[in-house]
Amino acid sequence: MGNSDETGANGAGTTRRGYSRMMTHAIRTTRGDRLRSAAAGLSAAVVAVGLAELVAAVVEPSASPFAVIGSGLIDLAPSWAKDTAIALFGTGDKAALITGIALVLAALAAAAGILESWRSGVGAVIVGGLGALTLVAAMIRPGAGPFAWLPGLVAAVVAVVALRLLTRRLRPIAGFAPDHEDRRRFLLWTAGTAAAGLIALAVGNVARGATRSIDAVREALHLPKAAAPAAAVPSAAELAIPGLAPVVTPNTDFYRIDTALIVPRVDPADWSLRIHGMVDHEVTVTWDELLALPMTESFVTLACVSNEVGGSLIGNARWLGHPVRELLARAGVRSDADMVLSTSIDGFTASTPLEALTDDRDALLAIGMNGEPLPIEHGFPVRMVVPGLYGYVSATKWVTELEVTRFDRAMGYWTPRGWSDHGPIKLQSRIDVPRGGRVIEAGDSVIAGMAWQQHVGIAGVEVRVDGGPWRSADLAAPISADTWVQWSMPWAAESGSHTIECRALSVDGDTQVEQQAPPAPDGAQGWHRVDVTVD
Ligand SMILES: Nc1nc2c(c(=O)[nH]1)N[C@H]1C(S)=C(S)[C@@H](COP(=O)(O)O)O[C@H]1N2
Ligand SMILES: [Mo]
Repeated sequence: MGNSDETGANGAGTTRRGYSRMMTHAIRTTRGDRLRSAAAGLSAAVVAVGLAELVAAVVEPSASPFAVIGSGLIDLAPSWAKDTAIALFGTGDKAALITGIALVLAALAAAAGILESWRSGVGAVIVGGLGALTLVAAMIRPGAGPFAWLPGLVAAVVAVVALRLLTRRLRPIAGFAPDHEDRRRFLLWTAGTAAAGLIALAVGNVARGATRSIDAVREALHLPKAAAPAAAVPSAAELAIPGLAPVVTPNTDFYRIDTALIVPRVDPADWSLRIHGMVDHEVTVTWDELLALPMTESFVTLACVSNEVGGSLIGNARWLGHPVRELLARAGVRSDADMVLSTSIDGFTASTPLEALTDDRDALLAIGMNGEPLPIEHGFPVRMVVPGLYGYVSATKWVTELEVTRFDRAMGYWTPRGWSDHGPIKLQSRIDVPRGGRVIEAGDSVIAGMAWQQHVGIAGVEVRVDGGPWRSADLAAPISADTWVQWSMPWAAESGSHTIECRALSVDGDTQVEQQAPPAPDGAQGWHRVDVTVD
């Protein structure tokens, strides 16, 4: 083994000189040569990414090359791209993005391999450049750690070295008279390099799992009791109709929307919230200080502005937290302020009207969700929950900063991306039963669904079949004006195709509008309509 390596190295040395001479002329390449060059590029990329991900997992999980490139793309993406991604892939949008990045990277790496064997250095510049790009992307991320640059540097160096070494092994076998022994050796090296990269990736994943001590911290936590507990859910709030969303959404089924490719893992011991800006005095609250404050508990239905008519980006939970208004009062808010910009540890921001945080609604700095500490992907250890506003302007997860400011001075994350700076939730309803497109049996049946306009409240729901007269549905007991409400209506289903529509009526006397509007810029609207076939 040692011997044959020696020979190999000598052989490579000789041909390198030969190759330099050839560089002055065009090299004749065969299809096989190009395939092998592409394989060299791919394999160099795999080992570079694998080692960089491994280094990231160990020293700086948030600087994972895939995560920083992905997060950068998410931040740069225009809002139509976000809409399309959510529409196409739903909550699988992140997996789709990672796959997309991997495919583009693979194509670039293969091209770099081919270019490198065409002109020494060209491919190296490309793969090295990609590594450097990752380095920069990692360093400019909000909350970048002190070693954020390291994975990108590892990627760049490993990619350049691997590509040059593999390409050197390619040279003796270029052209029309390949030496089979050299070709076999090249294949072995290429496959071995790629395998090393895959092993590093796998080890990195295991290492990332091992750093999940935040899960342990979270599991060991005991939430304080609420000074103001939520009233029990009235039994008449839950109609328990098969297929109808439960009135309280279990944490594991709760929709998740955020820009975080790697979920921030915040140790409560390191967490603090800084309240600053247009205040009389800055206030900083640590985790222990927050836990010692009186806790309020309330049911609030959270909804995403990206939710389509009839969509499922909405859920209801019992939140435990300290009212934001108390902390703002402690800081002393200046009279000309009208907005609070909340910032997440990962740089996401939301602009919330000051009034929604200081009036009598329970805008919470929440630490608990349905009796548990916040799940990590739902903002552990602390997030905002504000009744009546879409999540993008209120529900900042992993929140670390509240800046008291003005709408004419600052903007939340989604506003420059084409979304409204204010996001009150629109009056909406949806049909859960029967599901659209279903075939159901003729006879006594039921139509049921959900209706909501948080912080206003639902007064009724009307249903019509096949464009007939509107009939009032039975409304379940609402938990509060801040939550969605179930509704149902008996239906004698007759054979044939039917269209069912619903519309909600609010406590304010409004009727849900028929006119369809897309989610951007301030929330979808229109009647939900389902088509069913009765057998
Ligand atoms: N840090 C952070 N918080 C965030 C977001 C985000 O991207 N980053 N997205 C907001 C949006 S758009 C919504 S709809 C809600 C969703 O909260 P959930 O994932 O707990 O359901 O979180 C909000 N808070
Ligand atoms: Mo959202």
